[in-house]
Amino acid sequence: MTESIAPHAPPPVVGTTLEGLITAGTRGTPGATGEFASLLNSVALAIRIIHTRVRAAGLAGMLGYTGETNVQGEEVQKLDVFANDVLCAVLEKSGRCAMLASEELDEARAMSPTGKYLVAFDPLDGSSNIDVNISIGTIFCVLQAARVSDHLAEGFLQPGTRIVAAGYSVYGSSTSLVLSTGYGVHGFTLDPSVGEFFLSHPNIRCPDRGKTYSVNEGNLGRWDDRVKKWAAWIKSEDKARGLPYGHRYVGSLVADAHRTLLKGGIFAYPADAKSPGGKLRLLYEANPMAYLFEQAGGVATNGVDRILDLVPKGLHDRTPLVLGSKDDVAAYRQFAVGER
Ligand code: P6P
Repeated sequence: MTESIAPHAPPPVVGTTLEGLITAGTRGTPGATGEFASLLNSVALAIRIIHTRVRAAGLAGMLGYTGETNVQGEEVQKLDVFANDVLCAVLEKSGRCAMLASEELDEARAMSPTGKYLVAFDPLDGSSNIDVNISIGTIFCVLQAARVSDHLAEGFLQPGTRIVAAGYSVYGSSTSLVLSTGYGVHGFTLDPSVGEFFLSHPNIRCPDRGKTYSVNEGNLGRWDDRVKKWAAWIKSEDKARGLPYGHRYVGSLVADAHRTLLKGGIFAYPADAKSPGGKLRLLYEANPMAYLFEQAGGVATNGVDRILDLVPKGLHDRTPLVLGSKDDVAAYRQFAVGER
């Protein structure tokens, strides 16, 4: 399969702009109307706007809490609110979004009656790291607005296999945007001097095996015994298996997932005694990441089952999440089902 952005689009060339690649995708898709391209360009615009505010957050007095809490019961940081507002406004103006769902909104919000797409997003993932200048990001996925029932919002309650595009940004030492529309995964880097995303990582592939594991070891006492056994195994000495793996954990899903996607290895946020259903959200964190990892040759499960097969029961469902290199996620699964 020629990795690209659409079935008949040319292979991506480093230095191509995001808009150029998306436009090529439209030309490479028989019957395309340009609405999908317009939606993706709108999301990229929102990410560029959020980038400018994140970069100046310290100076713009945007640090610190608003004192409110979101539907997750988490303290809402001012940048969370700003990022959510920007995405809602840009998607509404695009006219391509029928309805959106956000970590920051209790309910799905109707947008354009003629919109063909649903968009779910975490506007600013990792917000607890904002005040200490650690990478944070925006995570999103796009579904077709199939009228599952009279209530469009139920269109979000589709398994992740129905996703037609997903991506995330990392507001780090540079601002990256990683995107897939079902034809491979491509990474773009923002040139802030011109405000344009340029293709820097065409056809990202997740290695079949890595050298690092990423989990919050502080939760060790809360894990079930099978996860504890896996955690002990991955730290044990076994040169033939490349063990012990190095431990890397930022505490920002976009940062830990981005490193794992590019370098391989495993990221895990297992269920634990404090979060028996897992901590991460299925619709706008696990599903987008699972889509991207699978597109890049990686794997994403809840420890046992494929994330993309899970059917959400609500917009803010949580799930355990294990993603990364196929060999490393397979090894985790052997412990999770009691085979090791
Ligand atoms: P913990 C950030 O708050 C987040 O939602 C994800 O970005 C991250 O992977 C996870 O929570 C970190 O959780 O419990 O390790 O701080």
